Amino acid sequence: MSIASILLFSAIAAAPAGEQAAMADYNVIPLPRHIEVPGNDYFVLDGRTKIVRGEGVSEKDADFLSEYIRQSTGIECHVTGQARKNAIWLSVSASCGQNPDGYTVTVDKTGIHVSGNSSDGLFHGIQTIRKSLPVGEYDEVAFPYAEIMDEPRFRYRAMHLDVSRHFFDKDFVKKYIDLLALHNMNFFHWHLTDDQGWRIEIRKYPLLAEKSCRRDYTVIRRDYDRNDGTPYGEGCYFTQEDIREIVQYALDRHIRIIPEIDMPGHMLAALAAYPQFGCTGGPYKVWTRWGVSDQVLCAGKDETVQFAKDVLSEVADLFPCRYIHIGGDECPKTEWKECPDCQARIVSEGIQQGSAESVEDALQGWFMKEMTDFLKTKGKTVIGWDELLESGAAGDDMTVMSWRGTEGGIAAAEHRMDAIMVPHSYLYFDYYQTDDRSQEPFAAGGKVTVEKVFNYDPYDGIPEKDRKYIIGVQANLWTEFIAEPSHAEYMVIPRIDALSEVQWSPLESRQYADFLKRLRRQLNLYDMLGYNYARYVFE
Ligand code: TNX
Repeated sequence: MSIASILLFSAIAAAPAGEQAAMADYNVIPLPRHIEVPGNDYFVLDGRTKIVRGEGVSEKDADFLSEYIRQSTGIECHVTGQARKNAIWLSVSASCGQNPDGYTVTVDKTGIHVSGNSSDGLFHGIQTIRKSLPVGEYDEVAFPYAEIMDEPRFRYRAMHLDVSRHFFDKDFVKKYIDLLALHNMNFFHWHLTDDQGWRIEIRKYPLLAEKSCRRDYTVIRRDYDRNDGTPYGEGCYFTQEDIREIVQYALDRHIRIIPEIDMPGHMLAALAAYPQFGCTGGPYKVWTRWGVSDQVLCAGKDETVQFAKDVLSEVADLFPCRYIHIGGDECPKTEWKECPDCQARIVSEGIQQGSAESVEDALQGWFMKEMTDFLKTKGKTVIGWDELLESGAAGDDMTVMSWRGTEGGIAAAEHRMDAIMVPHSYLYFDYYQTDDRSQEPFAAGGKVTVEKVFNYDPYDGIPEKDRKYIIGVQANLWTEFIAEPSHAEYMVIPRIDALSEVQWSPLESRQYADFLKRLRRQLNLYDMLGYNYARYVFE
């Protein structure tokens, strides 16, 4: 904005007492692809401004915008069917671009026109308007005349949350989803089960909710000789009704939820309730420490395979998203090597080591394929951690999540499999954020600064021809050492801001110093919405 327009605007700002005015700023996070502010004119939004719901625009989306404006500025803008001027016009039209997540904003003397290439695109446009708003109590907000054209760099943009190691309730999950929506993300990866707690009701196996949610105590940090002596997790799970409510809540915010049921490893909590599905028959206990357990589902018993399918079947019914994550990480083969049932399966299925690391790894490949084929009959696409590639069974109908580094993603793309990048050294938000660990709560290790996240490029090391298989990027929040909502928020914000730029904005336009300026402004929104965040980038 020019000095002249600032001067002009300060004339408004100096209006009579009670007439508070402020300026909108389109330099938001993630940064829109193209913003043009041609002159010094602006449209003034006030309590008489209407929100006009065009054809194909849901009532919900229009109401969201009205609510955002009220939250940030105190100005009440009502939704109507039509207006001639002084309005925000919302519309959906595929005419301006191919990318369903894209949108345009035009601000002129009549008002603000937001048009999405789809309802998702419109919602991202609404978020941009929301983030452009000043935060405070105002009577008027001046929007500089502008042309904004925007679309994301990647079609898959997500964050993950582990609710197994520590439980986060429905209210927090919703607040987390709100945070994703604010950052134009379109998927939420929900890690629902693990060795330390099972957190989803499965009707056919009621003990998973009743028993597998509770552990006797929790190890203190990583000191395996000490524990807190306190049972954890009784009643801490999501009923199917809760799940449906949260799925709808996310959909309203244009976010699809990908549930993860991690198998065949990371299943100790389930085995504690149903020991017959393990190789030894137990007894098993919901795990009270962290790490990788040798006790896993038995791949040899038909009842176990059926159990896994039964669980996935209920999960598939609950979550409309086309993706289901079935884990597949960190599954030691210690028991399988000794288990007569597993060995018999290898023989009966004629399983060969092939390109796998061992014949038991190939057995895991068989197990994952069995689940993938089953889920396909329900119209689902499977996502698995990058260990999938070691089992020799990964087909191009599976999507790989590359977490141990970028190699998994590179190899997957080479094999024409879709890949999602989540390399831990850049995108594990359970890691420390600074050099000075004494200033931070105990964390999983590593060091992932905001700047490191910001500078990550998912195409690094991917040859041009394979880039189309890299569908996107996400960050993970594992919660071994995170028990409280405010702590989870501290680990996520502001690294999520950097992540959203990696997901959305073109590489060429991203500059860290400029990002920090925009971040400072975004903090007003976090303060207003009551999110906790790490402040070190400004200290
Ligand atoms: C590895 S990432 C895991 C998780 C842990 C995390 C801790 C992955 C597929 N497995 O089970 O929580 O490290 O940082």
